[in-house]
This record gives sequence, structure tokens and C-alpha cells, in this order.
Amino acid sequence: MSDLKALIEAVIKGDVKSATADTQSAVDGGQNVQDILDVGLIAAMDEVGKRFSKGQMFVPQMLRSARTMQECMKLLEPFFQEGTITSKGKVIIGTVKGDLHDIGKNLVSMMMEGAGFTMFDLGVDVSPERFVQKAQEIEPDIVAMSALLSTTMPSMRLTIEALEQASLRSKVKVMIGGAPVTRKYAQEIEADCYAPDAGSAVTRAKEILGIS
Ligand code: B1M
Repeated sequence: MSDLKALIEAVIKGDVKSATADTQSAVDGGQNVQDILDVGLIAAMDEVGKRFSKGQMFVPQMLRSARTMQECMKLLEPFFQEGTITSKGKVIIGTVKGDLHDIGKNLVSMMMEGAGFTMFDLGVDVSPERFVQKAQEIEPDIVAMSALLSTTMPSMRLTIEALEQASLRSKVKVMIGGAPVTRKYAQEIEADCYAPDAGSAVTRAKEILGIS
């Protein structure tokens, strides 16, 4: 694995120009794309989170790093396409109410789309009512929710309750994920599955729909 240090530094600094150039040169140099993502971009965001916790970085810088990562992810997106034509299923995805973090959710959406799912991305700050409304409209196979804040996790439970109230719960599978979310929490709120990362989100989605 070649050195991804420069890329990590550029993402931490929020230097879009250098970071995208480093990503492109890693791709052109034959670096494994999954490594660029995991060992480069995601590791950089982990470091940003640590520095934020220690008071060494603040929200505007965190936002710049996030934008930088998103630009780099665009360069990697074509590599996560499986080239499937038939849809593996319809998935509504969104970051729950009160939560504006979308990088992980976008990554999950990108990987799932690449694996052949038809994605309906509702964006961030998605209320239970909005999830229900979209589910009524498109009759998805999966409702997928992301939360990055422990304070917004309860919205996942509220969304499941709202699906129940709309008589939709038995018709859809619910998948949840995000840094503070755990398997135990998924069991507690009776979600159908929990995925710790974007790669396993694809595997778990296939499992719960009984497809390969
Ligand atoms: Co925020 N933030 N942030 N932030 N932020 C965290 C999450 C935090 C852990 C930082 C910290 O304190 N160390 C902390 C949360 C603490 C907690 O509650 N547990 C935090 C905080 C406190 C806040 C604010 C409250 C700060 C403030 O204003 N005082 C504020 C809240 C705003 C709001 O949402 N209402 C806030 C704001 C922001 C920014 C807007 C500046 C920016 C987000 C920009 C954006 O997303 N467009 C931001 C960022 C960038 C972060 C960190 C640094 C990075 C998050 C990230 O993108 N990681 C983050 C620290 C950290 O996570 N280390 C932090 C990379 C991404 C690929 O990982 O999203 O975890 P992640 O996704 C993973 C998995 O979780 C999983 O797959 C992905 C990887 O494969 N996954 C799923 C995600 N969703 C899934 C769904 C699935 C399955 C898997 O199925 C459906």
C-alpha cells in the first residue's frame, strides 16, 4: 500500500485541490480504491473527529474537511459500480431528523447503488413523516436510516413507530447505521438490521432481502 499521508493531511486541512489531486494520483498509481477510501479518506475524518473532541478543530474546519472528502469520493464513485442493470430492490435512505451529517449516508447510498439497488436519497434532517410519505409513494423494499449524533438516534425509533402507524412496517425492511448506532440498539428498536459500514450495508441489505 503506497503512502496516503499527503491525502490524509489535505483532507484534515480541508484543501480540496490537493486532496482531489492526491486521490486522483493514488487511483492513477494503481492504489486499491477501498484502501484510498478506508486508510485515506475515512481515517482522515476520524482524525478530524478526534481533533474536534479535543478542541483542536472547530465546526467550520470540520465542514471544510467534510466538503473535501465529498469531492474526493466523487472521484472514487465509478469504481463502486457493479454494472448491474436489473434493480436488486428499492431503498429509501436518509439521515434522521435533527442530524446534518451526510458523508457516511452518501457513502452507503453510493455503494448500494453500485451494487444494483435503486436508491431514493431523502438527504439530511429527514422526519419520520417524510420517510413514511416517501414509503407510501414508492413502496420500497428497504428504509435505511443514518444517524451520527447520539441525540438524533431516537428518531430512528420514532420512524419505525410511524411506519407501524401507517401500516407499512410489515411491508418494508428497516436498516440502520451510523457511528453511535449499535447492533444492540437495532434489536432494541426492532430494526431488521444494523450495518457498521457501507460495505456491510450492501451485504446486510442483500441478506435481509434474501438475494445474492
Ligand atoms: Co459532527 N459530530 N457535529 N459534523 N462530525 C461527529 C459525529 C462527532 C462524533 C465529533 C466528535 O465529537 N468527536 C460528534 C457527535 C457526538 C455524538 O453525539 N456521539 C459531532 C458533533 C457533536 C457535531 C455538532 C453537534 C457540533 C456542534 O455544532 N457543536 C454538529 C451537529 C450538527 C447536526 O447534525 N445537527 C456537527 C456538525 C458537523 C459538520 C456539519 C461540521 C460536519 C458534517 C458535514 C457533513 O456530513 N456534510 C461534521 C463532521 C464532518 C463530523 C465528523 C468529524 C466526521 C463524520 C464523517 O463524515 N465521518 C464526526 C467525527 C467522526 O465520526 N469521527 C462528527 C466519515 C464517514 C464516512 O463516517 O458517517 O460514521 P460515518 O459513516 C460510516 C458508518 O457510520 C456507516 O458507514 C460509513 C462508513 O462506511 N454508516 C452507516 C453511516 N450511516 C449508515 C447507515 C447505514 C449503515 C451504515 O444503514 C442505513
